[in-house]
Amino acid sequence: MMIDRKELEQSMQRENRLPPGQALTLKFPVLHYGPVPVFDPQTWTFRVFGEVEEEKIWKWEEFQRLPHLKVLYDLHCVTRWSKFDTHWEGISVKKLLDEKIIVPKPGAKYVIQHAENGFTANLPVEVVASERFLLATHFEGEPISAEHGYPLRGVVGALPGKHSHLDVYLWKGAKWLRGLEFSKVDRPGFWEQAGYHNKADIWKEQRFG
Ligand SMILES: Nc1nc2c(c(=O)[nH]1)N[C@H]1C(S)=C(S)[C@@H](COP(=O)(O)O)O[C@H]1N2
Ligand SMILES: [Mo]
Repeated sequence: MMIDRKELEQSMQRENRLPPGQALTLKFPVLHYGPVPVFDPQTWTFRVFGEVEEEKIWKWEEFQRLPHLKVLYDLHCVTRWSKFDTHWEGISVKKLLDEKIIVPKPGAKYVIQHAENGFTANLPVEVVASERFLLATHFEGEPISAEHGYPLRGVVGALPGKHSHLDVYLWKGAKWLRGLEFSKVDRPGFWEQAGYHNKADIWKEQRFG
């Protein structure tokens, strides 16, 4: 069976799910700077630090035992492709906050994702604490592939049919994620320092700063 890309794109547009300047893709392009890091489950840790009541460091085994969640996201890349109805599974920061496994200090307004090789991405705490952000281990029922962020990536997606000013472009999810820093002050990440928009609202087309 042939899937008609254009037809699907028009239906997404009618449903108000296609942000301005975007085109639907059926593929899943790979985009990042630098090499794909190698995962070593023996030495891998995930650290939550900064403006939190108690710093956390989980080993891979411990991390995987945190409460899991499945979500459905529309992905919107600043390079103008959108991928709809993608299934992700992983650990929800919202749940970790609800269950007080992570307790931010009152002054925490931003979250910096720290990934392998010094890569960072910054978001307001409202986005990270919402249903549109996931610490993802699985994509479409399988562990995330190496080039898409194995074993863990931050993923920011739009919730189908629910427009929000918190919806941001995909670059704000760090692949090969190793930690979250809660911060009083905002600190532009790798792509934000390279000229991408700090807010990155997909509905306002905030592509470049
Ligand atoms: N660690 C890391 N994460 C990253 C990047 C990167 O360079 N390094 N690039 C970002 C950018 S620019 C995009 S568009 C998305 C692409 O995700 P994908 O390769 O899964 O499509 O990853 C984001 N996460
Ligand atoms: Mo990107």
